Amino acid sequence: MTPILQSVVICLTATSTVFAAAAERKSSVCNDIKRRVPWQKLTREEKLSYIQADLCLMNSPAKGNNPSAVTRWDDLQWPHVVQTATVHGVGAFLPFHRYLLTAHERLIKDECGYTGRMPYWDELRDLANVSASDLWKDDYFGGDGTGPDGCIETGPFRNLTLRWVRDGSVEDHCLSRQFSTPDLQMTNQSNIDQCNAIQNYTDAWLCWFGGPHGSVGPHAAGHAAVGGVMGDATLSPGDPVFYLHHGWLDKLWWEWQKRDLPKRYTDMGGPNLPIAGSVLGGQGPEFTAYFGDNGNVTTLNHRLYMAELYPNVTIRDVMDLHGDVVCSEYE
Ligand SMILES: *[C@@H]1O[C@H](CO)[C@@H](O)[C@H](O)[C@H]1NC(C)=O
Ligand SMILES: *[C@@H]1O[C@H](CO)[C@@H](O)[C@H](O)[C@H]1NC(C)=O
Ligand SMILES: *[C@@H]1O[C@H](CO)[C@@H](O)[C@H](O)[C@H]1NC(C)=O
Ligand SMILES: *[C@@H]1O[C@H](CO)[C@@H](O)[C@H](O)[C@H]1NC(C)=O
Ligand SMILES: *[C@@H]1O[C@H](CO)[C@@H](O)[C@H](O)[C@H]1NC(C)=O
Ligand SMILES: *[C@@H]1O[C@H](CO)[C@@H](O)[C@H](O)[C@H]1NC(C)=O
Ligand SMILES: [Cu+2]
Repeated sequence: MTPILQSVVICLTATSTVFAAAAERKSSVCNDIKRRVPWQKLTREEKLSYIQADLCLMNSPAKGNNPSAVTRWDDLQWPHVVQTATVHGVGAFLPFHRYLLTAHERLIKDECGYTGRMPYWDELRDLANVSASDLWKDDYFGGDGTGPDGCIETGPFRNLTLRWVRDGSVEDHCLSRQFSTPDLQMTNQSNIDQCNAIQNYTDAWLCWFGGPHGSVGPHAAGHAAVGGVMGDATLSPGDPVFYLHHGWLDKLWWEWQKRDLPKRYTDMGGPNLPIAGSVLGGQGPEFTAYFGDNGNVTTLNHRLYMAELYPNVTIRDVMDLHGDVVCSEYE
């Protein structure tokens, strides 16, 4: 066979495989919806193995597309670092973070053998006192920061070395925190009710994100309440508790979606321009076309990019939590 013919045959084979997979996917990919539960509902064994799975990523060598990464944990943090300006303050904020939760879930399950349920932080439980949360026990996420740099000195992550700094270069640093209970109270029931009362995504996303700069409301609450690395818009996924906070936020969005289905499977909007002054720059159509929106409003066609850790998907693919990409439900 000539090389040209060979590649035609390969192409045809590949095409029919794709069609078969697409047809099959409709009925079979998400046939077992995974439960996501509040942290305190995990069994002790699940809690310990969840922590072990994150440690496993922190102790596994990088294989992502940025050569400055040292560990798998650095790889996972990278898509958030490099896209700070394009995944915050925009309509894609919630969908991107929904997919990032799935990326983390796949990594700990596929590469680190985690078989338990995925936890989220039920933040209303801890409104009275952040420090008293079960999360911070010595066997789990460790406690508050101490000393001049606010590094944590307890728990399995006390010796974690983080690498990315804000401009996307590397400089080793510790996992820092600075607990603040008043900040957590920005996620109280009355402001959740306020977000739930909004009737379209174009207006609602900003309610969870919290003001034009993300400074108030449910999203800012968890970040500021933990503080340190978690308080940094770019670097926050360096703290493993990031995934529990964003699980909580994703649950709020999904509960809002469920109030008006099927309409809210397709309700998308919000700006699609990077935050002004971002390192990525660019405010024009040449930039917005990059994500597939072909305009400066976020659409269902918007691509969610995971730095090639996992394939690009579109916002459309993650709108239904029971869909093939996420295939989960919050309890
Ligand atoms: C909050 O919880 C911590 C840890 O349990 C405790 O030391 C502290 O006294 C509590 N603070 C308040 C104001 O109750
Ligand atoms: C920190 O040290 C402990 C004990 O030496 C080890 O089990 C753990 O994996 C280390 N954590 C990280 C993030 O390397
Ligand atoms: C809820 O939080 C907001 C700040 O985001 C605050 O203004 C309001 O008083 C709080 N409400 C209650 C009932 O705590
Ligand atoms: C969203 O709802 C608000 C009222 O809550 C309305 O003013 C606005 O025009 C709506 N936007 C879209 C895109 O439907
Ligand atoms: C994924 O999307 C990004 C952003 O649009 C793009 O730069 C990249 O080339 C895409 N990757 C693949 C494999 O298509
Ligand atoms: C969005 O795009 C439209 C059409 O290209 C343009 O008129 C408008 O000024 C843009 N909005 C912003 C905030 O750049
Ligand atoms: Cu973020």
